[in-house]
Amino acid sequence: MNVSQKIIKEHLVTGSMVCGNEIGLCIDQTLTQDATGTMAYLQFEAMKIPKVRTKLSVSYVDHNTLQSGFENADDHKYLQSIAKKYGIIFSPAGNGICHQLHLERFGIPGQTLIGSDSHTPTAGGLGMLAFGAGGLDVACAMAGEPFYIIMPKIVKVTLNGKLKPWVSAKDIILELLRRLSVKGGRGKIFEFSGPGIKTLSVPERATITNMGTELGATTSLFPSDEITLKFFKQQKRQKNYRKLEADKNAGYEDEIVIDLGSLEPLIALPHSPDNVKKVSAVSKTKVQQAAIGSCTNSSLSDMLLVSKVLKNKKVHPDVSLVVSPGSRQVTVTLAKTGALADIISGGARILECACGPCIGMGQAPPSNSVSVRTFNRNFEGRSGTRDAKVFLTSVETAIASAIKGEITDPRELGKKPQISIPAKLEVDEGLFMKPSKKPDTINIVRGPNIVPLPDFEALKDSISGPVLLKVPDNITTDHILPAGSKILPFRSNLPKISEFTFSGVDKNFVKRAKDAVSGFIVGGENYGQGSSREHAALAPRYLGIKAVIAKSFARIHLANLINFGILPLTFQDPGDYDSLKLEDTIEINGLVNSVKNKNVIVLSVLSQHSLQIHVEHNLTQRQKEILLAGGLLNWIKNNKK
Ligand code: MIC
Ligand code: SF4
Repeated sequence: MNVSQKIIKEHLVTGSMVCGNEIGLCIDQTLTQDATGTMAYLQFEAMKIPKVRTKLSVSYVDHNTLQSGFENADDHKYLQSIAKKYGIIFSPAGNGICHQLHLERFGIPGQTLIGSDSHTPTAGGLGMLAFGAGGLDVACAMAGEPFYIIMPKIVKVTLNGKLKPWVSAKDIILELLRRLSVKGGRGKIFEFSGPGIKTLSVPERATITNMGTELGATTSLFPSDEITLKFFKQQKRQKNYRKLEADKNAGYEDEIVIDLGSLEPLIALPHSPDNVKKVSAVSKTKVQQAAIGSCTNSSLSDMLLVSKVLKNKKVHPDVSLVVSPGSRQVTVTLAKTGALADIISGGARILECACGPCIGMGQAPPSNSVSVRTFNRNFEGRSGTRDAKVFLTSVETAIASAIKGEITDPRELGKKPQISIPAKLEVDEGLFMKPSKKPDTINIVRGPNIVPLPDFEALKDSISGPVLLKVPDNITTDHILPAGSKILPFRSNLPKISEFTFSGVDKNFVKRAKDAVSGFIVGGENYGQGSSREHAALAPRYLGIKAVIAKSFARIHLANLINFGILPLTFQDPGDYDSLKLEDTIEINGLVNSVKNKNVIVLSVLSQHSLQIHVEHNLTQRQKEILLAGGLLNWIKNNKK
């Protein structure tokens, strides 16, 4: 067996390990972050379970740390009290970015993890089988329920050779994005293998598994080997190490081979992580901002590289360089070794260990500017500046560009400095908060921004309404429900946040939806790619969206639509996408029977002489029941009765 099969087999609760089958997995660990966590815990509370039933659950605060009003601070207090009461470890704001911290302190090879954040597969860097999921799925896992996925194809990614100086792990994943696109990983696990993996440390491996999410992959992982053991020793938690490698001659559904020695520094151009070119192809482009950090590139070795390159140099006067280390451990080590001083003297602006600019929480770049970022997403407008052009690169390319003031191939900097990581790091768990030993004494703190979810009705037999929006391929959840400092504070307040639905795509969408009361969205391929935010399903549901009719869906968003009772329908003939127009009136009758017993549903387009369009749903039995109940929370309530 390969590594993925070994972990799946150990955790299989329902279904069989045959590609395309729905499988239920027992989940060992969960993580949440504050932007999705508040909603996840509101849902967990509704399940009335006294204590989480996982081996470990951690609640991180790392997204909404700007606190320009009371909302985020209120959310943090709510999360802290929930964690204390329900047996969850709490990581307050300032500790660092969830994925970096989970890697450092909690991840365990061979275990399963789901997180209410799409980059949870970062933990695949140390041999965990880790998935991003909607908050409700994470709440269910905390309640001891299995996590359901469609058994993916397992693709072997063989890395041969060794990276050349100034070429990095980020360039490996950018190369995969260049070859496969943001749709290329759908329904797949990428399992890394080959002699080249022995040249990559755990943080480098984690940069790759982190951005496997941008491929649309179900997850990505590396084996757990002597390199992993070294990482565990540095983190002083050798007891958590377990060797886990693929059997000799293990089978895979497909294989991709990359010769590391042939890679060059790469860069993703605006506005998609798969718009990848060689850095040399866009060099000399003037840069106004460089941002180093995020869950993709904020490890100690990333930061030490920044300090070495900046030593005795200054950032170009036209560039604002912002640096956010991934964790307190990283920052403390930088401080104690003096590396932080070199970063500061070099002209960097040091930010809190948090997501920060990656999710538009501050540091929006100037109008019409170029921002070079070591992050994982460069969707239009995500930085907070609609006309900014965000390029994604390695730390090497970002720091070279910050010094030169233009996009620069880091090989132009001459000899690459040596980075040495101390054998043992500054480990201090004192700022993680343990759950209470007397949970009954803990009261949940609810500020005015914590608004419970409304009840949603069961699926109706007939639905009708206008097409309220028609969008092209690869619509992201950032399009559906943007983030950023103005909107993120309302993640625990559905009525308020729904006002921003599709706000960057069509300013009139919300008004149209409210006027119509019930309606449809028409989408292209890969609808809902990107983040795991269930708000991108919840808000449309709240606004009366009954179905999304698309050419295809991204995995996490599809699960979220079903969880909140929105029908995800695909065109039987993708050509029918062209027939549907904005404001066409659609009607579907006999829906309950169709969902229960058929895969094909007929839409009547009343505004086009009752033109009939055939759409499919391909739902599993479990998903059908959830949709019929009007969503997963209703289904859970019905099944408890
Ligand atoms: C993101 O990178 O888009 C986020 C913010 O981390 C999201 C989660 C969210 O929307 O809160 C993700 O990737 O799932
Ligand atoms: Fe945070 Fe950005 Fe990572 Fe999302 S991608 S978890 S916003 S650092």
